[in-house]
Amino acid sequence: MRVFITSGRTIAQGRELYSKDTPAYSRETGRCFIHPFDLLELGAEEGGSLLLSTVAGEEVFSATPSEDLVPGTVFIPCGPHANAILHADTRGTGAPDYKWLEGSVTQTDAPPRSGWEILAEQGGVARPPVPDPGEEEDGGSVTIRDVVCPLCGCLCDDLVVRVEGNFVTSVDNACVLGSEKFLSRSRITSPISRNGGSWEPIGFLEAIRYTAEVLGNAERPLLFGWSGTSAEAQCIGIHIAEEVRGVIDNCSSICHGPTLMGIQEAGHPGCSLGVVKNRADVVIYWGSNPIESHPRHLSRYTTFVNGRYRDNGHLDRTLVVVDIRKTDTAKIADEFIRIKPGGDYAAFSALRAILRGHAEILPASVAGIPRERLIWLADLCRNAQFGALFTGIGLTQSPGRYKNVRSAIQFVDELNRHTKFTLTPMRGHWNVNGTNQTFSYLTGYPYGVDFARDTPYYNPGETTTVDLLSRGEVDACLIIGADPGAHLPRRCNEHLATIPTVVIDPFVSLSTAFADVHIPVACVGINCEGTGYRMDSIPIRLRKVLDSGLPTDEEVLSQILHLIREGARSRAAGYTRLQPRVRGRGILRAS
Ligand SMILES: Nc1nc2c(c(=O)[nH]1)N[C@H]1C(S)=C(S)[C@@H](COP(=O)(O)OP(=O)(O)OC[C@H]3O[C@@H](n4cnc5c(=O)[nH]c(N)nc54)[C@H](O)[C@@H]3O)O[C@H]1N2
Ligand SMILES: Nc1nc2c(c(=O)[nH]1)N[C@H]1C(S)=C(S)[C@@H](COP(=O)(O)OP(=O)(O)OC[C@H]3O[C@@H](n4cnc5c(=O)[nH]c(N)nc54)[C@H](O)[C@@H]3O)O[C@H]1N2
Ligand SMILES: [Mo]
Repeated sequence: MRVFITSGRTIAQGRELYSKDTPAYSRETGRCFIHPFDLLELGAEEGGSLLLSTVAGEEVFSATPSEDLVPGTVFIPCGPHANAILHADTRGTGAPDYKWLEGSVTQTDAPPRSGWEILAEQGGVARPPVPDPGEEEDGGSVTIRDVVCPLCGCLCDDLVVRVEGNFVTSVDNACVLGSEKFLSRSRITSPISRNGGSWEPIGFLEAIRYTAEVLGNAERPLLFGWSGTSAEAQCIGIHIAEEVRGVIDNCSSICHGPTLMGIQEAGHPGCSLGVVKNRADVVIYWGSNPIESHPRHLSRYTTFVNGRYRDNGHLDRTLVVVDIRKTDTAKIADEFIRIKPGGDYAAFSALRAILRGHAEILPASVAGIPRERLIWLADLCRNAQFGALFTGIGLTQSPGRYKNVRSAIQFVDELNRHTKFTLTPMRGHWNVNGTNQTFSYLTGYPYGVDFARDTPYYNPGETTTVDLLSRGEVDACLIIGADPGAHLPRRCNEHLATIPTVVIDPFVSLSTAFADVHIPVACVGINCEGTGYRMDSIPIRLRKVLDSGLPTDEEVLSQILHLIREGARSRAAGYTRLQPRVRGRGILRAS
């Protein structure tokens, strides 16, 4: 049976983000939501195995019936299973077709594989041994208030964290995604290096020296990630990239990068989340499912919260959701508008035509939405006292990409001739917005910055991670604050497996499978302080709740930068000879 395949967030997938090495994570990313009619036609049952095939490959998933989808469409939680069948064409934008894949589905007897099994096929190695975290020590207990959550772009700053001995034992006020990050024990306590198919512990100095040599000796190094670390660490990373004339890119290139391209073309009618809370009477989530991706967004900033001019919370506001699926957010909305996949550009254009008084030129339905429904939506927005449009990656990872966002901005622009209306992208990671801030103020560009010419150069589709890796252009990679092993199309990981790769991460990630060296660090917002930028660009200082005894990202990166600069100075003075470039596995020992 031919199907349209789309992928995205679920609560269960998000809950396991900090335990990706567990069966629970693989179980969730190996699920395929499918309409019961389609299941009936396939002769399959709930929990049965389905083989999804695309141009990029095939993978087995377990069937989960869902009436939220239209027949003919399947939904997969994002992770290694989805990315095993995804191609790496970004259509010149940096973001692959995470939301738009055609393929076929059949019944099979084979069970779904685990994430690590999939990565092994892509050239990854076995899961490293994770030390037993042990029991809580008798170190007494302490309760810390006003803690900031280092999970998503909401940066909630009202958490209450209880620490007993050497562990966080409870987190109040956080959503389940945030709590699980504080509670995760999937940590490595010393740097490890890959030795053939197994791992051995090494010292921090050796690991840092290896990283400096790999980056310093590479011709086209890539430094990718940065959304999971502090603005301070990001700045040091940019200096490293400049020093080694490499490419530095952050998660937005695969995420809201197209949003930024839309903003570059059309501007950004934004505001702080506080303004939305105090004023908005119309709230729209378009291509975004906050109940599963930003679980406290509605209760802290938009719908279910009282504001200065909105005394009655949700009774004073109209909530609209536009999505291809009847998501959990759509189920609690006042109005749900189902749109055809990839129909957003046309829908925004139709709304703009209506606002300009040209409703009569529209066909009876646009992108699957009846004309009368579009007229209703345009009127709702025009008559709002204050409207807030929140855009998700349903717009940036589907056909149209940045043109969808540009069209959304032009719609908001049009509305501002009648009332006050704003647009805010639902930024994913707690500090992905920070990457765009630091990259922009230090280099002039928000992501995908190439220093090969000694001066910053930016061209999405050329200097962006998926494109660089899938073309096999990169000859060394530093991964920090991102997990390509779990989240990039298979072709990118297949290339990562062939080049020297270093991962800097407090947790065991699936990228560890492709690392020559994994350097564990203190986790920002849990084990050390750092600055993050909320989705509305408000900078917030994250707190430390518990010492890990590990160096911070800032410390590790500073030492790497120092060694690279020292090496460059010595070379310039002709003191030492360069280490030969090593492509194979195994650590380069410093002379
Ligand atoms: N649980 C959990 N939460 C997370 C994360 C996580 O991994 N897990 N990751 C974080 C990150 S990195 C990000 S960027 C955010 C993303 O947060 P969201 O933007 O909410 O992400 P998704 O669920 O991937 O996609 C949003 C919606 O787009 C819809 N969609 C698909 N195609 C189309 C289309 O053509 N048009 C329209 N209008 N909609 C479409 C999907 O049905 C989906 O409901 O979440 C953050 N929060
Ligand atoms: N199929 C499919 N694939 C997708 C998507 C999709 O919708 N469908 N969405 C895409 C999107 S929008 C995105 S943004 C990416 C997800 O982007 P990723 O960046 O891969 O997401 P995470 O798995 O959250 O990775 C964050 C990493 O940072 C680490 N980390 C946490 N705290 C710290 C810290 O203090 N210091 C350091 N150094 N590291 C830290 C975590 O352990 C984790 O390994 O996935 C993309 N992939
Ligand atoms: Mo993202």
